[in-house]
Amino acid sequence: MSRIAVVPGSFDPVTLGHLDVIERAAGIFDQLHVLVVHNPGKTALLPIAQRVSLIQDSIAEAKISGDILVTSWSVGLLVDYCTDVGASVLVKGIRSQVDVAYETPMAIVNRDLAGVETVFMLPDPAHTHVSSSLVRQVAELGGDVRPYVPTPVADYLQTPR
Ligand code: COD
Repeated sequence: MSRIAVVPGSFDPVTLGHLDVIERAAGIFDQLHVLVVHNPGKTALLPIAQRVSLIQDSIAEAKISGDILVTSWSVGLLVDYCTDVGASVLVKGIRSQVDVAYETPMAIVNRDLAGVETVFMLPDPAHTHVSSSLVRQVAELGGDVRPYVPTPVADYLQTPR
């Protein structure tokens, strides 16, 4: 049986931390769906379609291999998407105890709702201080985001428009 996992996130924008988790998960599961989800609790910087495109470009540039689909989801529960595509696992990156505290109740509810298990993945410690909100702030104030994001994201954020 092929094992499908979903890596969900706002990815606004995708960072080197996210990409590290995606690469590790792609090495474990038969198929990976990287799912861009609107988080109503956050003010968005990039349109959803742009986030999808930057993730695709970043995966290609990093030469991450595996059966990886990048798409978005805006209707209903995250586990509804999992059920629709036959995914039994959600993968969440964990940077600190703060992430564990935030993710644990969601993991239990997602298992209650649909039997979808959550795997907590530890990234390379080099990326544990990185977040999309930090990147948005540095970019908005004109700083260099290259240490925190894949090259396609840095190029996009630093192109005047
Ligand atoms: N290193 C490793 N992991 C990281 C890093 C990093 N540097 N930065 C972020 N992550 C992890 C986060 O911990 C998270 O697991 C994931 O990557 C995504 O992070 P973000 O910031 O892009 O996305 P979020 O935190 O806004 O999450 C959006 C979700 C939609 C995934 C989340 O809100 C969610 O799971 N919602 C569930 C909606 C639902 O169905 N609710 C009802 C039942 S719970």
